Amino acid sequence: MIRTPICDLLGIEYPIFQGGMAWISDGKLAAAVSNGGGLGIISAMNLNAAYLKEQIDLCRSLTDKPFGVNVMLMSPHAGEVAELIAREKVPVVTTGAGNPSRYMPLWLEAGVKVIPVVASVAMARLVTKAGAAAIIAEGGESGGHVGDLTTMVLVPQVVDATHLPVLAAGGIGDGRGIAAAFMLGALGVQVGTRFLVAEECGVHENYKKKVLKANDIATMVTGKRLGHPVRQIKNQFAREYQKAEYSQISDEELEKLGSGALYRAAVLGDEKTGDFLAGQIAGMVNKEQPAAEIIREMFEEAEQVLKGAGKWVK
Ligand code: TUI
Repeated sequence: MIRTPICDLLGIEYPIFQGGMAWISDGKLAAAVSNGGGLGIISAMNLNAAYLKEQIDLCRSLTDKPFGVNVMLMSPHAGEVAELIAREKVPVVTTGAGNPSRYMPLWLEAGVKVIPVVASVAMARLVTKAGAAAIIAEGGESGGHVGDLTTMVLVPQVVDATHLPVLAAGGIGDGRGIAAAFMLGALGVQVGTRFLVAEECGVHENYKKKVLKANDIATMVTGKRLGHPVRQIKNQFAREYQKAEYSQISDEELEKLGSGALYRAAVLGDEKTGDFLAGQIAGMVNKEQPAAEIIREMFEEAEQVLKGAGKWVK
């Protein structure tokens, strides 16, 4: 059995979070992960508090286990969503794509545990001071909005910069990844791409197929010109967007080109004009399974790998 302080901190069985994936991580998927012993996370994405309230209610109707909400800090609705999280006393909030400091007093006051996703040591230091309960260090292997550093170099540097427990994210898709994260000093992991193909995940079938078919070099990063690089599976949309980035078109036009593309992938399953965000680990994700089975399988494998870790030490 693998148990770490993350389990005791949050009252969960396995130290694994399911990433808050916009248009994908809803109340049903979060409940399935929480029922499987991990921490399921609902994405508040770019929608308003009314949408989030619906998903929180759905999640609570399906599980009595702890769960979390992910706030995308660039969302125009981040303020109202932050207030709802405090009112609902959601057990855990994770934040992405920015600095969560302005909302932290509100959440801490309400007893919400705040676990920011960071892509740099500077942000890890800042959120440690601001009262975070733990930190997710996410490397650029992940899907969606990515930083520059890889998981391999980011995690140990964040571990050295904070006294808080650290979870590793980005490029973790099986038990070997969990074991490696522990070797870097992490006490837990966050996984997105593998849960995207969970049976309980309601994303469009075409999205799941794309992840299941992806190989090691199937993803690419676009969006650097506008300052928010995003990793996705290569397709017509991604290539055309990349071409546009290097063309003369204005930033406004470029912004327009990207808008709605994730919705077209996740909800409509449009293989040409949709933006299929996924991590580099997609090449290793080869079967659809119940969320609970994914968690069990990953930790059984991690246990075997960790038990054998001393084999070469004489
Ligand atoms: O946030 C994510 N993944 C995401 S957000 C998203 S939606 C989106 N759509 C279009 C453009 C951009 C985003 C899809 N996937 N992961 C967590 C994460 N946070 N990765 C990197 C960061 C991060 C980046 C900068 C965290 C803090 C940060 O600080 C910036 C600052 O203020 O210094």
